[in-house]
Amino acid sequence: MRVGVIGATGAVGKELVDVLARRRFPVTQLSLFASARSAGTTQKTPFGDVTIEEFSMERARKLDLALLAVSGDFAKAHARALAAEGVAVVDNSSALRLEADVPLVVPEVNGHAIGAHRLIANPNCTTAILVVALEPLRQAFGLKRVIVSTYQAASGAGAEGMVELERETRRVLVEGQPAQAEVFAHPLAFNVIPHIDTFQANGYTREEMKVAWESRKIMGMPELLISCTAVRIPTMRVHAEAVTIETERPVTPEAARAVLAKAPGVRLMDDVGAKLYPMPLTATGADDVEAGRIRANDVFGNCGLDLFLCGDQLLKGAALNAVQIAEQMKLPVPA
Ligand code: 2RA
Repeated sequence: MRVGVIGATGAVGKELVDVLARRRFPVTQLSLFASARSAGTTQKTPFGDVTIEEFSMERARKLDLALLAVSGDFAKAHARALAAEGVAVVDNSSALRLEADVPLVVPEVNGHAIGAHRLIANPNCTTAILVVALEPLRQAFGLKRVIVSTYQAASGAGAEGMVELERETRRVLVEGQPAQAEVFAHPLAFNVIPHIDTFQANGYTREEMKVAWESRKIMGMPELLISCTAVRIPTMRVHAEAVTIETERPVTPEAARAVLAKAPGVRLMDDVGAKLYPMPLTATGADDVEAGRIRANDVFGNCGLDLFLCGDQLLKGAALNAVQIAEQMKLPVPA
């Protein structure tokens, strides 16, 4: 298949290329698109050296599959037009996620929604990591309420976020100067920041509302009661999430562990005696979302459960999920 990655020089774009290769996606020709600034440069990929091109509809309409890792404005301008040309499109931006005619998909949860659609939205990383673990619990015990607190890595803000965290950590440790902020609202080094994306009229941030809006759509639960506090922490990679749920039917930690041990896309890491629980260090580079610290909470009586998740947000939260979607789309069979 002729596959194009649009936004190929960004953190997610680079992961997309690696995931395509790692999962042996049938790529016959890989095209990499980025801004005019990068056009003409060469990127080393598992498919060989590829010259970056500036995006044009004329070039992109020749693709079989376009993986978009660019801004919402770009997606609004081009995603539907590409799909109308017959190109299968997976869009990583938030622009189209809540549009009624665009499925928002995490394959382990609602892969059936892909059907014959040519344009699929990839969810926010925090949401994708959450619903992979929530859905099997919902199937087993029902789900009434969800309260989530996130611990989100610098790479959620792209490659620039990682660069800023490293530079500012050095500034503090090596130069003895206070950290400064450009990408984040405040210095992230030696700090935590309860502010990701813009504040909404209801006091939540857009990141927090994305978790609510998108989880409801993916799980097909428009009335799901869900509240999120999203916090940026000074790690490079992997989003962690502390999750409290109220189920419809009684739940025990043992029963929840048995469910999550078999759930696709989840790796149970829950043996506190052995100090085994999810952590960014172990979840980095892993496809599965780690789940652990599973315990009963008596806030919700015998229907209460607490757990902790860690997911590589560049993989399950972005590139891996996008390629998994593409694998399930009805694409032309290569000659
Ligand atoms: C973040 N979830 O971590 C966002 C990126 N999509 O900033």
